[in-house]
Amino acid sequence: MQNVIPSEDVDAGTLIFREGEAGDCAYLIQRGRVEISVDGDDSQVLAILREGELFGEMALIDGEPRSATARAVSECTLLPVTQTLIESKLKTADALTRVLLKLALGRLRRMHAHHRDANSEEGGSVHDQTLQRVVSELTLATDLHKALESDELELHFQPIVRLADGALSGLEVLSRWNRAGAGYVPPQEFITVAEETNLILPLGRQLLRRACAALTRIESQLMSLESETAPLFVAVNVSARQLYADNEVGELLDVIHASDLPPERVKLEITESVLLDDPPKAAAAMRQLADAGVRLAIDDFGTGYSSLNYLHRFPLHTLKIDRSFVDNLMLNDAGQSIVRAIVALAHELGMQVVAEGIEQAQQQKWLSQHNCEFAQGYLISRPLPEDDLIRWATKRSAE
Ligand code: G
Ligand code: G
Ligand code: MN
Repeated sequence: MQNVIPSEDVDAGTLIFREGEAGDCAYLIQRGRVEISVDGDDSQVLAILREGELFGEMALIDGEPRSATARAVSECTLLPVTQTLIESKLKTADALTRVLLKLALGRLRRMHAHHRDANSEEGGSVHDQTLQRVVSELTLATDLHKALESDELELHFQPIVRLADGALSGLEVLSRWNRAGAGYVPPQEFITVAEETNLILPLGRQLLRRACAALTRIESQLMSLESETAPLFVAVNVSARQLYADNEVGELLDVIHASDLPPERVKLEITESVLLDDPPKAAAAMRQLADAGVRLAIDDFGTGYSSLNYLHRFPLHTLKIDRSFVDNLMLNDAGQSIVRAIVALAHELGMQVVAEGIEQAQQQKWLSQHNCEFAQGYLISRPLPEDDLIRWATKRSAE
């Protein structure tokens, strides 16, 4: 069998591939005509393809045997498109797109089968795990939509304290989804789905509104505690979609202005990698927030591709050192050198520093001695529901 083909010319009549074979290549016709046909009792020509058309891609997409035979009708120049290329393109496509592609392809294959054999059975489906994953993502999205209207989304608050004197300075809001019948869904999971479905926009606004209201309530409760009088800030995580969506920054500012908090008491945490997607656009969005008085923090600092080149262009108030650096702090000298350098860099650029993920007293002491202003972590407190947070603060002020 002459299962050609180089990227060169083939003569008229050349068999390029035959129905039923395994496929390893698709082809773009640069010159000439190619006939696509199916065998069987009544062999049929499905199509005559010409310059600029692509064929042989189906087997590469779904890994099934060739669904038809391809033959050069005239002298042709063919450009091979390799399986590796197609696979790498598919890998970066999102799951739903891949499923849609495979479903459509499955239907096309069954149509071909009907051409060949009118009695052919229905069969073939997207039987891999991708479909299951997409279905579970879609139901997650539907449920999340409902959760927005009910009270399934809970806010937890993790204290951020000033290292100099241990005073409670702010609270980071972390959302928890108590999904009906399914227990807690981790934020990494539902935030991703919310981003993919754009639910992150209404969700983000709701969380911000509730976070501002909660801070006002919490403060009025803490007012009675002598040692906790300074105004607190509330830190809310914001995702890329929120920052980049048209008019969304305006929406977020409306939420803040409608709350009882001055904008200076609201801090939006933005993950480092988000800023590098589109630095000029991120900078414009951040400028709009900063001009309104809102504080901005760069979150998980050191985990993305830190472009130090861009850092000074963003109106950042706070740098949050990722907890992986805090983890390594007591392990070796290098760990300490890196944190010292990050703190110096932040201060040089006029930012305050929050160290995240503090779990040991030793780490806290070291950070305090090395000019880090704020600390957050399990050593101080886990993220807590509102009631527990009030209890935590009350107990602490009594000590
Ligand atoms: O607390 P936990 O480990 O479950 O949180 C995981 C991550 O989810 C956090 O790092 C945080 O960035 C993200 N996250 C939690 N709550 C929110 C939220 O309300 N909005 C956004 N965009 N991200 C959140
Ligand atoms: O990405 P972001 O910095 O917003 O993530 C905060 C996350 O870190 C939350 O999921 C929170 O539960 C978690 N976290 C907070 N303090 C600690 C800590 O001391 N140790 C660990 N392992 N995780 C922490
Ligand atoms: Mn954060």
